[in-house]
Amino acid sequence: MAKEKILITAALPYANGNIHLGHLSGAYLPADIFARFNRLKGNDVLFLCGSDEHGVPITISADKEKVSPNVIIDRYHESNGKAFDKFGMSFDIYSRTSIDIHHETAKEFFLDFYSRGLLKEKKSFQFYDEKAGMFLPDRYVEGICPNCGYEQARSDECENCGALYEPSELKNPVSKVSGQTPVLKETSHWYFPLGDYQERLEEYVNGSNRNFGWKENVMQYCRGWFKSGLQDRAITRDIDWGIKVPLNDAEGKVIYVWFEAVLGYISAAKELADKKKMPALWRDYWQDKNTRYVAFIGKDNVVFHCIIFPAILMAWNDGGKDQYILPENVPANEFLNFEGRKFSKSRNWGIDVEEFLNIFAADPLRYTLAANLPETRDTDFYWKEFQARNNSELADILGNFINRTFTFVHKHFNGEVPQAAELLEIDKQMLRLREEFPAKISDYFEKYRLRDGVQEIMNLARAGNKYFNDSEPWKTVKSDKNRCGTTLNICLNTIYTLAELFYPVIPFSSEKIFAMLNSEKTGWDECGKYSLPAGHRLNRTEIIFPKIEDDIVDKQINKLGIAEQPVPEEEKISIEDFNKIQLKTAKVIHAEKIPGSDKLLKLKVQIGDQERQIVAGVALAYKPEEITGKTIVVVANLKPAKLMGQESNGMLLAAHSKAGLKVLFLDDNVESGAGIK
Ligand code: B3M
Ligand code: ZN
Repeated sequence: MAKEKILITAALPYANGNIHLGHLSGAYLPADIFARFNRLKGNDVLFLCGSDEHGVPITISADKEKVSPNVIIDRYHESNGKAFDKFGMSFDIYSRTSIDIHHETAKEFFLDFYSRGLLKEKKSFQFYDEKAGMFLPDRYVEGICPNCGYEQARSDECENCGALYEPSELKNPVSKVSGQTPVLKETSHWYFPLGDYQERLEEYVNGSNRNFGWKENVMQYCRGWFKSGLQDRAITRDIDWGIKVPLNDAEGKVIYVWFEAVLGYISAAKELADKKKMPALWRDYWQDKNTRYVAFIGKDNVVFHCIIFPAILMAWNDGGKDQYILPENVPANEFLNFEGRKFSKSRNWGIDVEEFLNIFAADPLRYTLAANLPETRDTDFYWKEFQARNNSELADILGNFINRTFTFVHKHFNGEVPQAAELLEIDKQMLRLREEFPAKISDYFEKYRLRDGVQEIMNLARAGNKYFNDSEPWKTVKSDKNRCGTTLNICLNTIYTLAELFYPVIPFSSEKIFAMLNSEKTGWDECGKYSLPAGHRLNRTEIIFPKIEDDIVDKQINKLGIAEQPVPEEEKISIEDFNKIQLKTAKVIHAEKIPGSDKLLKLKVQIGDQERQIVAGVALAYKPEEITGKTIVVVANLKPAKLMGQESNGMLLAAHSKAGLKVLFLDDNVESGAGIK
């Protein structure tokens, strides 16, 4: 088969925090498996990643710590780079968007569009903090959602109900910088005419895929965007951290982080080319229409990679200069949750990659995540599953097959590959299977069904164990040494194939297996056919997959949800603050489900001689009859809000325990309306 040129990118993580297992499952591990697989296929792979170092996420982290954004990006660029390394990510370069090369690339695109008259300058009103003297990006303003009453809504979007609105509609806006009420002030920005590309983008998304079509989840997101109609998008922002807008009248404005971050993939290739002293090398990939470009991302980045980035590249290409290729596929994954919940740093729910790899080897993690990738739906990481995948699959199936085979050969055949003699049907079957596997797994991997592919590879190890058992070499070693030698020869060669097939998934262990076999990779297409010659010397056996004991994972499970860090100074409140909250006992006199919501219960409660309605998100944990008649604790002086169209007048207290949500119930002999201090 003709060799192909493949450009692979993995989303550039923000350099404002440590990557966690969810990130690995979403984009990085699939990208790495795909890159390693294609290299084994003999394809010419360029695999790029790097840190995303601009934008509001970075400045928020810097403000919190009261340091400059540079401190933040340097810290996390380094720690994430190291974590990726330990995890076995085989990037050709781990670049960063703060480098000059990238600033130049972004400005080049911006100026090209500007000079061709593509960008529209428009005025709009944005929140401005007069005390801090700055415009406030979305995430710096909080207020009450005009739609649902949620109190921590952003300036133009509510996280609670999903409503989009104009900043002027937000109620009681507060600046997170100074705590003051911001004013609306006119500003002007440059807009990219995304709407003008809608037709071509639809055509591209629906038909560009020359391989196997885009994943259904990705197509659905795109269709949703097309349906609501693409709009002009502002590609500049009023903040002072980022790539300065390269125009004279643009003081204090930077290029919007998402516009430039996607161009970071191009800059990364340029940086690598410079490092290799082959300055034009990047063009061989980005500007050769024979290159296949695959962009790995998580689902929250779909619109930027499937719609905005392609539109930017189309716009550039329309200018008639050197032409860029567009992604052939964007196999975005859904999310990985952790033990049934979202990862949360503040609730200490989850684990950083670095921390994980200080305790466990990378391969058991890679295998566990790979066998459970959120390719079609969200999946979960469970500690017990991790232990089981290691102990019952890697150790008991693959490890056991390798171990018993090697031990046997060292003991009875002097550590050399035995001669295969006459083949019986059982041997031929095993050999056929071994030969069929590489093409079968290729097929999965090329369709981005990595999870199925990985699970299938383990089936070859299962078949190997069965073949070993059925062939009973412990008997034939006494009765028919040729027969026994044939069995072991085939087992060793099956292990050889397994080492290669598993290499994209568990590279560190595969290398160990190759070392034990005293052999090298043969290339994917050969690995089911090539055989070790009889008489070939093997190296010493080692245990490749040690078992993981209960106490080690139990320790991790017990740590979950227990905040280790002391409460930061700025989160502490005074006794006066606390006294503002009126906690009262209340008796639930009626409870019912709210049609259309599986989470909410509508409660009628008695607080002293007052009756009130409270809407509480406890329906997944309690049936109405389990809460009726109970005495609970409520915040009595909360401002009323509407949830699912129902007025809620107060809030009940509940613990978010590991066993799920637990409402605080009091003894029935406590009367309602009592104050709590
Ligand atoms: N940094 C978002 C994220 O980390 C963003 C991806 C950029 S890819 C060009 O999820
Ligand atoms: Zn809302």
